[in-house]
Amino acid sequence: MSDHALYAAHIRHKRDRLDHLLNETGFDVLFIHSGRVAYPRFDDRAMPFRAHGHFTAWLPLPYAPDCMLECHAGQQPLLWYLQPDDFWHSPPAPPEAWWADQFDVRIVKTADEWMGRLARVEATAAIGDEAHLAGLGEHMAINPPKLLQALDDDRTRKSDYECRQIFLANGQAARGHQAAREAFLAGHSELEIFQAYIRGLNADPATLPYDGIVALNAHAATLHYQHRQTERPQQARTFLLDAGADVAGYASDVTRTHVGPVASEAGGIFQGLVDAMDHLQRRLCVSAQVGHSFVDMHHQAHRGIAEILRQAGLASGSADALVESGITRTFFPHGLGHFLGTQVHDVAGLVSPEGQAAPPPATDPMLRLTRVLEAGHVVTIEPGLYFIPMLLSDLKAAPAGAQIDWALVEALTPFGGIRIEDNVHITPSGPVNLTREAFDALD
Ligand SMILES: [Mn+2]
Repeated sequence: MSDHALYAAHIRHKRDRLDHLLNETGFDVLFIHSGRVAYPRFDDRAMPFRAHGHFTAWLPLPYAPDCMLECHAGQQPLLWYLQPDDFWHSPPAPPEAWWADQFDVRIVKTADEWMGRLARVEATAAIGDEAHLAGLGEHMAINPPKLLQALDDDRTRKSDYECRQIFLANGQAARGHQAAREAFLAGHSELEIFQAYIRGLNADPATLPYDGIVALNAHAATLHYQHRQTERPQQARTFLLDAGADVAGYASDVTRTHVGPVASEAGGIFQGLVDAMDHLQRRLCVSAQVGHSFVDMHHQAHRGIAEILRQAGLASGSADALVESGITRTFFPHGLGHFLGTQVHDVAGLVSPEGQAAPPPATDPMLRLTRVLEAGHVVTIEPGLYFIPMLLSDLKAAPAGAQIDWALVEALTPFGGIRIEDNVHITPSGPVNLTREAFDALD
């Protein structure tokens, strides 16, 4: 199917769902704002703009501020498309037929031109930042919880069009990862590796769906390591890259860990851990089937990590005991994954389809997804194994610390950690690993 047809089918489905939800919630009209450019206090330098996920789920316009989508049940949606007269900034590009054909597009010069539409007498709902939409009439419901929850839930099941964008974003990320790996093996700095990633993407870094994590050596033990050192490391032992790409407002979220070319005994052991984690990660991806609980998969990851710790001689005791005593949580302190879409951590991961809160287990507060997998879900699967000094010193002081080979921990700590992350589309006939497919498709 052509991209044009895929997108048309996506919008047809969204319109059907919205008509149904408007009817159920008693609203006649829904407005969805793209968002507004924000400024920090005391400064006139704008913050990077990215449209609200609810808007991007309808329109491939992640960088178009102050646009408004106006949806009436049973009618073609109206798009108020802001193209201001501005000689400071370049306005958004003119509408392109492949998406604009689905809307009644009205070009406006200022947001005031659609503002008045919000103050209508009918039952009106709007999605956006309260500060941007407030004061426009008491009859208007801003972000009504029931409608918002239902729309969020719909967003968890991706259309073919959406899966296609996420797959293309994986293709871009794979090219970036390949270029970054070459820069790492050539001994480059974190900043130089990041620059190689951007060259591989061939995209402006401002379009990244999240700040890429470029971590050499022990930096890989900081889960969201946010710096990029300009100095080349004396010894490049390990390289963790967590970096994605954006296509039409849809994100990919990909992590790979590589071991450097310098041979050492500890390096060999660490490479063994990377291989074991890769094996575990592939197994977890295969188990991402319709009907499986993501909480169970997270527990399965902990059991797998317990086995890896045992086999490497890092910890002694049964795998179950290593999980129950909390030892695996010292080495794997984050969640197995999350929903992915127009937001990297996409919506509704901690809410049941019926709208009930579904918080993570008390033992795993960082888990961002607790749902049972359904066809159409796109999730990340990202187990990790790290040597985090802060957590290790807690373990050392606890009774369970007696089960750890601390000399081996010390030898491996300079390698930082491991994370391997793919994006997986859940289908009735099994999981489709969008990331591995994208890497396989590279030349
Ligand atoms: Mn992720």
